[in-house]
Amino acid sequence: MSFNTISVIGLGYIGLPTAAMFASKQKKVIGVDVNQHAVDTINAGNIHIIEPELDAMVKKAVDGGFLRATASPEPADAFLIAVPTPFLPVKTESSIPEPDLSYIESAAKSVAKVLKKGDLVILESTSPVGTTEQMAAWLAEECPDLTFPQTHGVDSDVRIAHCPERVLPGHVIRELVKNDRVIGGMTDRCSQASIEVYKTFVEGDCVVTNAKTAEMAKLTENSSRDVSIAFANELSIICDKLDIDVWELINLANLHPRVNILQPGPGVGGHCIAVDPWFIISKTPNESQLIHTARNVNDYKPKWVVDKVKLAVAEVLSKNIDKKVSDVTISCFGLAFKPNIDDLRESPALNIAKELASFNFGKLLAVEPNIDELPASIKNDIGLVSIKAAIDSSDICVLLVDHAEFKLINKSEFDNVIIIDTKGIWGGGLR
Ligand code: SAJ
Repeated sequence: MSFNTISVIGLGYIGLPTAAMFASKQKKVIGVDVNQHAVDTINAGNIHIIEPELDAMVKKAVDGGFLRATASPEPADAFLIAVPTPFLPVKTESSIPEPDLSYIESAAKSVAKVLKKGDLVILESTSPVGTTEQMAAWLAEECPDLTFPQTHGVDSDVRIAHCPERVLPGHVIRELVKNDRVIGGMTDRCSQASIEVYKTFVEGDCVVTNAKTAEMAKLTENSSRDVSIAFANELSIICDKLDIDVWELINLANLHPRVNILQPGPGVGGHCIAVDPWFIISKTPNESQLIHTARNVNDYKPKWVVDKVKLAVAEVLSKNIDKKVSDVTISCFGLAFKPNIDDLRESPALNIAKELASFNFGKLLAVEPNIDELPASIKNDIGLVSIKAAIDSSDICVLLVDHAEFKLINKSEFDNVIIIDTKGIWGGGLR
C-alpha cells in the first residue's frame, strides 16, 4: 500500500493543521472546504484560523507545491474527513441535544464522486457511536460499483476507519505529532492502512481498536474532563455557601497523592467538552445519569455567576444611596472560552457578558487583551476597554478568564470595587 496523495475534507482547526502536517512530509495534499474564502486564503499561502506555527507551515506547504485547496473533492489515495459535528437546535430547554451528522453526510457523498478501488476513508470528526458505520453505508449507497467492509470484510475495495482527533487548540502542531492515536478500522486491513497514513508524521503510538470503540474513546475522554470540571464547579458553589476559599481547598485536597481535582470557572466552553458528552447521553439517556448531571452542573454555572453579579449590584446600591441602577458600572475581565486564546465561540464568559448586557445596568465594559474588536452581536452594548480603564471606572469587576495579563494585576489596585473572581487568580475566594 502507498498513500501518495492525501485529501483532507474540512480545512478548519483540525483539518488544516493535519493537511499542513502531511504536506510538510512532502505528501501531495488536496485540501477541500465548502468555504470559498478559506480555499482562496489557503491557496494564497495564508490561514483563516488562529493556531501557533500554522501560518508558516501552510505558507511553506503551498509555496512548495505540496498543499492545494479546492471547493470540491478530487481523486486521492486517502480521504480524511474533519468536518464539524455540532448538535441540532434543542426543542425545549430540558430536551437532550441530538447530534447533527449532516456535515459528515455531505462530506461522504462528495468524496463518493471520486472514490476508487484501493482508497481509504478515515473519519476524524468526533462522532456518536455508530457514525463510521453510517458513513460507510452512505458511501456504499453512492458507489454501487465498489465493495465496502460492512459487506465484504477484509476483501473490500474501499477501506474505512475512525481515527478521532485529540489535539488541544493552541498546541495542535505539537500534539498532532506527539499524541498517541486511536485507530478504529472497520477491519484489521482498514486499521493497518490508517496506521501507514498516520505514521507519515505521528511519533506517538497508533493503537488499534474497532470503529465503535474508537468513537466511544473520544467521547469518553471529553466526558471524563467534563465530569471532573463539574465536580470542581460544584465544589465552588458549595464552598461559596460555606464561606470557604475553594482554590485553597482544592490545593489542599490535591496534596493527597491520589487526588487530582480540576479548576472551577464560569462554566465550560469550546466546541468539544460541552458538546461531546451529549453524543453519549442522546444515545443512552437512561444509562448516562452521571454524565448528564455533570453537563447540567457545568451549564448552570454561568447562571450562578450572573446571579452573583446581581447580588453585587444590590450591594453597590445599598452602600451608595445616591446611586441608581443606571449609575452602576460593571467590567468583565475576559471573554474567550479559555485562557490566552482569542476564540470567543461557545464561551461561557461571552454568554455571561451578553446576559449582563441584557439587564441594562448602567455601563457594561469588557477587557479582552486577545482581540482588537468586539463581535458585532455585542458591539453596541459593551465597551472594549483597557485593564486600567476598567479598574478605574467600575463598581464591580467580574474575572471570567484567567488570561496571563490578568494574573499580573494586584488586588490592591482595586479601590472600593466589588470583585467577583470566578478563576481564583486574585486571591481570597470568590469575593
Ligand atoms: N476548564 C475548566 N477547568 C479546568 C479545565 C478546563 O473550567 O480545570 C474549561 C475551560 O476554561 C474551557 C473548557 O473547560 O472553557 C474546555 O477547555 P479544555 O482546555 O479542557 O479543552 P478544549 O475544548 O480546548 O480541548 C479538548 C481536549 N480534550 C481533553 O483534554 C480530554 C482536547 O485534547 C480535544 O482534542 C478537544 O477537546 C477536542 O477537539 O475534542
